[in-house]
Amino acid sequence: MEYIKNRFYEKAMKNMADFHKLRRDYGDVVLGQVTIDQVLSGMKGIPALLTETSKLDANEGIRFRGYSLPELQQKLPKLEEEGEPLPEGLFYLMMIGEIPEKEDVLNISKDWATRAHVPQHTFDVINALPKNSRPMTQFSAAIISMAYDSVFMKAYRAGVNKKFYWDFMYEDIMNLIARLPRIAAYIYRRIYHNGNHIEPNPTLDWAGNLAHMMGFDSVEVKRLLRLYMVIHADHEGGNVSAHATHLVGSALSNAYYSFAAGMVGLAGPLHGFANQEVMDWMAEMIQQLGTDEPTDSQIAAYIEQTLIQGRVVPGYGHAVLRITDPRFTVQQQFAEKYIVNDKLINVVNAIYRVAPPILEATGKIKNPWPNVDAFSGSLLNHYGITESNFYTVLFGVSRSLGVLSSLVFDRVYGLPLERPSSQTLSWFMNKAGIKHEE
Ligand code: HAX
Repeated sequence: MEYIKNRFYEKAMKNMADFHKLRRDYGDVVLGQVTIDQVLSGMKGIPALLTETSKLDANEGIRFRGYSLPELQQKLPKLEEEGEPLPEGLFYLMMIGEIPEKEDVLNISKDWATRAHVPQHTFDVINALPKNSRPMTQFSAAIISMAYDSVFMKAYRAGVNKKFYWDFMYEDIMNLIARLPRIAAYIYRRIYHNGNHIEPNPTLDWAGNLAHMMGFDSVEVKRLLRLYMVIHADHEGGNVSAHATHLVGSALSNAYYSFAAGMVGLAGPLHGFANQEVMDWMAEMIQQLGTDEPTDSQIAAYIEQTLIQGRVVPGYGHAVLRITDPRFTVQQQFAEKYIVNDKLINVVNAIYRVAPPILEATGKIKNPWPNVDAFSGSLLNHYGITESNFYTVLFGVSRSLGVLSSLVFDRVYGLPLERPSSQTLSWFMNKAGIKHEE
């Protein structure tokens, strides 16, 4: 499987030469101005990060190395003609920048299967936590516990030359990605199936094996999880999970520390935990209204009530997007293709009809359209994965593909310690030409 690493190296070295030229000869090129609003609104729109794996356009959505999601559904290798692409192919694309052949993808599946052994102490760490501690707590603790095995950390401490860091980081991220389905499934079976665990099947693909170890061996669930793992994999570099992984990695922290930081960020309700919040919010609505087939006007009243309570409508809005998230649309199309009349999915579609004009009418919500989290839970729920407080773990398994690929690029480019400057309120007031009363 070394040839995939070699291909990556060949491509990445060309980029590295350009990176060094840019830094050396063009470092003083001005990129734009930064306004007070940009800083105070969470650094929105400031071009501050270098990320190769994907790019998010506000009016078009995500593109992975130039390819939109529908294009990827066409072009990336699948196991069966009618199925969804394998996430292994997306990983290859993000790393190497080219659509892989089916053989490349199958080789990645095999490579990950050989690396998937989870050390016993990681299971011990999970088992030491209360069974009812949040799945994301168990997931993050499990990830950190494996730092012990970091080949990058060992190489660093042995004094390896920094130009080889990427190689050790590559080994770490491949090991980590390979182990995540086992860890996620272990947590799932521990919490919801009395610790009745299912051994991995190394002949399966990465997402198919996850479905299998969770206890779902149907074609349908495997197909859904392959789609799920592709659409959640990356969303350029500035989102909380990607940025946190990158930031911690910039201190030369190993992949396990860096990714655990990203996962703790993903666990926040404005980010990946929104997929559970959507389910809770809909369940609350159904309970309050006393019907699982609410009318549009009942839904509208419930949304208004949520806004009056000073809460967010989960699954709606986005820091960058200004359209319906294509990840929402792809899931909606999946439901239209494979699912006949699911009451919860009908509610999701009704909310989509009703919510945008109400959110827009507030005048302050910049994007009234649904994001990926508005749909994902109802699909999982349809196929029997009903435990919504586990959903963010599934998001996290997928997100590893993008943020950990980026970590290898960070080490190829030798990106330095990240250290933006911070200022006091007085400083900003002074810049605005007004006085701050102490
Ligand atoms: N419901 C109610 N109010 C909302 C809202 C929503 N869905 N989306 C934005 N707003 C509010 C903000 O809270 C903010 O209010 P204040 O000025 O009172 O603070 C105002 O509208 C302006 O916010 P914005 O500029 O439109 O949005 P931000 O870039 O600040 O935040 C969020 C983007 C995604 C965090 C936001 O839209 C939100 O909270 N949405 C609901 C939670 C959610 O679905 N999160 C998942 C996002 C996708 C993702 O990362 N998935 O993992």
